[in-house]
Amino acid sequence: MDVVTIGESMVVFTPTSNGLMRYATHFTKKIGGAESNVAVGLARLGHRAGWISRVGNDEFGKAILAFLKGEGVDISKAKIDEEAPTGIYFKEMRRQNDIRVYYYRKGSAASLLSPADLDEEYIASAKYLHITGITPALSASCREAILAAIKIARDNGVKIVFDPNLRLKLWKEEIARETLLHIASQVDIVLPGMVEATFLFGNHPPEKLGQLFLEHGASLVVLKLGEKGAHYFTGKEDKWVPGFPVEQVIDPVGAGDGFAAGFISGLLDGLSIYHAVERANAVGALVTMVYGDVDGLPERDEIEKLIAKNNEDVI
Ligand code: KDG
Repeated sequence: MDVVTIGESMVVFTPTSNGLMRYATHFTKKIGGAESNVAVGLARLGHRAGWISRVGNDEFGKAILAFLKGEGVDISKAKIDEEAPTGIYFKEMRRQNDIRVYYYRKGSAASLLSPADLDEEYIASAKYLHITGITPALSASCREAILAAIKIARDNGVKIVFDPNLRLKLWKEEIARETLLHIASQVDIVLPGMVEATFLFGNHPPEKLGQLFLEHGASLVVLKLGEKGAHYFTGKEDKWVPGFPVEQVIDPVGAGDGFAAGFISGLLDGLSIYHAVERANAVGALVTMVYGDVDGLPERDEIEKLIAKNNEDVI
């Protein structure tokens, strides 16, 4: 595997009409989950991505497995739980730029993930382990699983990419801060947004926040700045990489996962950090233009064309 990731995937229901969801009568059904979104993004760009998780032995679990398999994600390490159900979530598009999510995932199959679900050899064989701050928020055993995966990766020289993905609907602020800071101290690469960076280290300008993550233990930090692009920090170098123009944001959910997929893809292809961040910005921008968590994730030719066109326009 090029990349192994661990986390919960859910079936996502979205009303076909905007406004208060209580009045909705028709819904679309799609698949989402930060970590599997990244795996799908990587697979679409031609990389080998594996996903470790649990789903229920139900129609939604089967839908998730079929979808991910169809996308070319390796699901051989995903387990089917005979008791607990697959989690679901609802995405309410209340109005433009006002999207809310409602989770129905407490006690889900994936929330029962534990260190016993980790295949050491599988993780050790990957070039990167991708984790997010969502999985440790799901339960104590999920938290243990993430810490165990980090240990396996570190013991075997697998680089760890961490997206803090703060979800305060899932856990209390203090535990979230303490856990995310601990994980951030154990990983190689951190991909925070401004909200997450500020949540962890307080109100500071981007330069200071990047520095704080480096001092905390990471060797590479890429601070996501939304439509403005991203700013990366290595200790020796720090540069801002401008974002791509987006005419209209249709659905921003999953953009950060697209960013992570684009960035890891760039690293796997041996791009410079600058160009890997440029690819990350491009994938993130494309995701926002399409409705659905993974629907806008591009294939390779699409992303290469977009980057080439953007550079021509700049010249
Ligand atoms: O980053 C997008 C995810 O937030 C979405 O796909 C659902 O995994 C999800 C979550 O926990 O919110």
